[in-house]
Amino acid sequence: MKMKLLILAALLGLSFAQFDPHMKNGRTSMVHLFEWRWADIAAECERYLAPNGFGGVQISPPSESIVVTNPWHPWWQRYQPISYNLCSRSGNENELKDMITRCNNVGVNIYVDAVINHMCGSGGGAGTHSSCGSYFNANTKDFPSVPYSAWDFNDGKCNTGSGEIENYNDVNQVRNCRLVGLLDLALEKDYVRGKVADYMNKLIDMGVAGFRVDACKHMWPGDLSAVYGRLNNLNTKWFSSGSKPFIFQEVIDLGGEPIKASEYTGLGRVTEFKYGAKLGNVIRKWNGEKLSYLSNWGEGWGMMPTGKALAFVDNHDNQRGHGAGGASIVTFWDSRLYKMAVGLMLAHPYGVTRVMSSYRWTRNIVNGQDQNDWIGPPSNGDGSTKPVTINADSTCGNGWVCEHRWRQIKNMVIFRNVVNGQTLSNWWSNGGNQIAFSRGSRGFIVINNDDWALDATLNTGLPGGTYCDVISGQKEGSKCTGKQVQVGGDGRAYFKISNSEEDPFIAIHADSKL
Ligand code: QV4
Ligand code: CA
Repeated sequence: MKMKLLILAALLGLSFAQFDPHMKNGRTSMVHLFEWRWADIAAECERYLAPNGFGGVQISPPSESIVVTNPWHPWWQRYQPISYNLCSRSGNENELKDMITRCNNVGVNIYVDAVINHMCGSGGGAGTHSSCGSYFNANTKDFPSVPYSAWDFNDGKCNTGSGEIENYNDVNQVRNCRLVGLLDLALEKDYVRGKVADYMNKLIDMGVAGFRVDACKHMWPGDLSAVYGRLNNLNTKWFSSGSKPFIFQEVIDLGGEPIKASEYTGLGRVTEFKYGAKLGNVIRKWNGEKLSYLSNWGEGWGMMPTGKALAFVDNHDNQRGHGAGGASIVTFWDSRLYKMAVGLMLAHPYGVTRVMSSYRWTRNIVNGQDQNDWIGPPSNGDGSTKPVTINADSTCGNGWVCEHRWRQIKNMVIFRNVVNGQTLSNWWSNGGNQIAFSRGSRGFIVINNDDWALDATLNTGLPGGTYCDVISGQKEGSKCTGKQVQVGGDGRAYFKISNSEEDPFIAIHADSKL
């Protein structure tokens, strides 16, 4: 009997492993270093991410892409592969390999943005305008560097006149037609599945811990399952034997479409776009939403099970109006609200959390649409991406925003590590926009988003003592650089938070105790 239980446990473990990000040393969050160069990511892993408890990095697509000149080198050219050669605006294969090794060596995992639903746009033309100079011909669907030919695309199966997706209520065209004109790969073909799996396995063997799989709504779950089934286990140089690659699938499901995230949650985690869209409404106090309504945040708000979810406040699409979520999404442009939203996400137990790290661009919003939504990363005249410079105050230069380095966000990444595994307890609210909750007896957060002061004595659930607030400052040596909170032997503490403060929230935890 015992043997049978052991076998069952092993099978269960194996079958759920792709939901596990395999983070090291009690780390719990990843950061999307959008458009960063591999050399800069390697340096950031060693100098900042490992010391501050970040568990991993989502990197931009490393495969060779088209180079678009009109508009000039847009960020989205990297979502138009023309081969699986590992060279892109972020660096070449050696630089990628070096970065993966250096990050793994300090316990920071690498998750690759895998663009496997399509190749470049049908209007991509023919020639060598590609990130490594490989020849391709979008007109004849010829990608000799893979190789893919016209036989490897879906056109025969698409039932729309334009060949593009015209109606998201027709599940067949969403999968078999072109997303914004992108040449749609025939993933039911063994040959195509093999090429995609070879690409992903090469990255796995280099040491990556998993993948953000792009545009999953546009691929049949069965085809994805077949591809995932061909993936190697992770490299045992850095991961325990039998570890399966962590999979989180981009599926935009805000409800209202026939295709649901739940079609994909059996294969791996799924990006929960409802998270940022709804939290944005609550933090902006739109549509009568109130912070106190978050007492059942997570599944209670119609989101997927926490064990299936990749949670985030904004992403590279919806921070510039490209993906789902609309105007409610809060981003670094709304910094005061953004710190509150990200702080809340990191304090709350829901999902595996991803922090966005952006670059600044000159917005030109006309009728609510940013005409400059295409602008690529900070670049030199030749189109090469500028390095990330670090200023004396630990912020980034050269146009990189580095939200992940903002004290309030970095300290809440650490907070999430300290409270990992603890349930949400001691929930309090004023019925309006003032809330507080603990994570077991390890951490406590209190937020004031009302237009008047929060002035209350609350049960923190924490042991008595003096704690440093990690929002207004942090514990350095034996003192607090910001506010201090006195927790009595009964676990209660007095909080007064003015609504006019830059950061109207306080967070304390076991490791910020004097
Ligand atoms: C244009 C026309 C087409 C025409 C085509 C001819 O619109 O009708 O057929 O030219 O070539 C860019 C341009 C787009 C252009 C296309 C080339 O913006 O106008 O089509 O290239 O075909 C990113 C950008 C897109 C960009 C794309 C490819 O957001 O604007 O398109 O990269 O460069 C849905 C999906 C979801 C998707 C989201 C954006 O369900 O999966 O849309 N999100 C992911 C990524 C996103 C990326 C893609 C998918 C595509 O997060 O960044 O799109 O890989 O909701
Ligand atoms: Ca497709």
